[in-house]
Amino acid sequence: MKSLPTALLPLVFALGCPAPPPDRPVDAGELEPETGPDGSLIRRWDLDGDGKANIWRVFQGETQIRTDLDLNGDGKADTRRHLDERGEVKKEEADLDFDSKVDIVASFEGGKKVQELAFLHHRATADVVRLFVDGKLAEKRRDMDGDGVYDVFEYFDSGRLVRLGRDTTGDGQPDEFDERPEAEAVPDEEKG
Ligand SMILES: [Ca+2]
Ligand SMILES: [Ca+2]
Ligand SMILES: [Ca+2]
Repeated sequence: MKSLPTALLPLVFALGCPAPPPDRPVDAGELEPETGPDGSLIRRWDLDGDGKANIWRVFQGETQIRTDLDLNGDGKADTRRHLDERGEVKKEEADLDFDSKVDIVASFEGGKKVQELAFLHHRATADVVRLFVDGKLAEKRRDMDGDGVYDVFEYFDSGRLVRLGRDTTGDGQPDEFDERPEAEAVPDEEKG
């Protein structure tokens, strides 16, 4: 057999190589994968070309369990989306102001949001709890004084506030109700 020209050898070598294993970078922008402290495989992508990852996909075995996203390009994840065994989101944590503290934790069932916790002051209990029915906001509970006991309860129908409850006894259960709450505006410190 005639020997191949030397210039073609790299090509022949490349064609003869087996396909890269799935845990090696294959996509555009994909960085070297890392191994998490629990042995999980972390695949990473750099979308803006600065060498720092913006997307992380965490795998346990063949199953992806989480997607992390860096939204402001500082190389640190700002949202973490936890996936169930079918690949549907079951929990999402978001750092909205990029101070590395989680501000919102949302839970999902069957792909629909069922609960959202807002940690406005980063206390042990959420300052605001939103409950969803069929993916729509149904109830909002607020801890106005930060003692971990909810004081104001708002009930929604098709996005409209229809009932307002207040806990005046400190047991975390509403005992005074306003059925026409439009006139009574509760200051919403989340705005602005
Ligand atoms: Ca970030
Ligand atoms: Ca934050
Ligand atoms: Ca309270």
